[in-house]
Amino acid sequence: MSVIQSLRALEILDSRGRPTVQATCVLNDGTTATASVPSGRSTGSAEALELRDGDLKRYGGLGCRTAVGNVNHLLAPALIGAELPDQSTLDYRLCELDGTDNKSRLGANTILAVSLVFARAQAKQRGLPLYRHFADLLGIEPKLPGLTINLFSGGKHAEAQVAIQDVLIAPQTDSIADGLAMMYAIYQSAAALIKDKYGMRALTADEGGLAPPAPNDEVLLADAVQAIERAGYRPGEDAKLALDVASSHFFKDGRYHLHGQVLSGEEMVDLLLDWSRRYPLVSIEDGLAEEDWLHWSSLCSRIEGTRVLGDDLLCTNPARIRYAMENKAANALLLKVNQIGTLSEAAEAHRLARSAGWEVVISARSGETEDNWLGDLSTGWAGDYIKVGSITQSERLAKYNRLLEIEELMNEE
Ligand code: 2PG
Ligand code: MG
Repeated sequence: MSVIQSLRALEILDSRGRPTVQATCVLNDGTTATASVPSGRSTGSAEALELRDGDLKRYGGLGCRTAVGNVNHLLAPALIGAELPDQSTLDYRLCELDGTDNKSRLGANTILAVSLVFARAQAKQRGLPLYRHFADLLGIEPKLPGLTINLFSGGKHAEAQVAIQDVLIAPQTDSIADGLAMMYAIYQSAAALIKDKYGMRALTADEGGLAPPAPNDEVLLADAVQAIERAGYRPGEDAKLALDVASSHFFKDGRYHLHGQVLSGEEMVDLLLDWSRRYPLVSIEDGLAEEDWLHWSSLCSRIEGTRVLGDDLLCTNPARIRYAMENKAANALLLKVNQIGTLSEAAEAHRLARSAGWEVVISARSGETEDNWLGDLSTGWAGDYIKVGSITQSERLAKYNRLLEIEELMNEE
């Protein structure tokens, strides 16, 4: 049984210099924990609401003082002293206190900060590493995830120099340590390729991915394959690719607008099928726009060997996942806890996805903090892959470094 003795929040800054929420809680046996929440840029419309102050004179309206006030003045008085046997009791109470479908009263950022900090405090109270505690929340065995690491970026994360948002490398190694070492070589090789081919130094995007001035999306895929080869690896065997097309963000008036081309839904499906045949893709995320259900189903029924991964489509939302299952619109879930707002609801999304035999990819956001809980979550919830961005920025490396620690811990067990 846990009882919260004190609960406080603080406005801190994320990796883009934007405010976000950090919470600290003390349990009545003195256990103390702190956790902070990430924030997206290319968000899905069905995401739970991220509460911002809206005061344009401060951080362009993005301040989180209202969210912080909600923790300190609304949630703390309601939760302090209450008996909280487990995570779901707390999360249910948080949803009840908010009382809306999309966390629009208190804010998903407010609520998630409390949900997460409680999990970390309970893990400490139980004397367990956080990944073990997360695994217990689902009643499964922890397993280290595979890596998908951002190599190239476009879309909203890189001023849309090409339409697709991310080309990621999926190292086919047996360990996190070997995967990261391979990624370093491929990243260096890609930076050198950009210099040779475009005469440019390597500019980076929100998540540390390289943002070369490729003339179109397809060239970015070809460049990624070349970077793997130039690093001395075999594309498709040593390293595969993953794509986040994030196509909701270039879908207008029922059509897909990529590098001067305007494609219908069916033409977009054909393009994605063509890419999946010609490149070693483990998954295509958000290949179609978030409400283009018909073409999601068409892609899913025609594609072979490449997972159809839903991010903006599903928003870690159990109702949308159920609908996608009924319509066979996807076969993999991108899980981001701040899209839904509590760990327990994200756990339900995970259970649902697994019940349909889907893959689960545990993902960071473009705005991250130094907090490393995602390393634990991706292991505790046995993600098929983790998606955290590149290997060059400390808010990303906090998670990779945590995975290295967990790998060591698990090897010792
Ligand atoms: C995505 C994420 C992470 P954002 O689209 O998958 O790369 O981006 O956090 O901006 O939504
Ligand atoms: Mg995405």
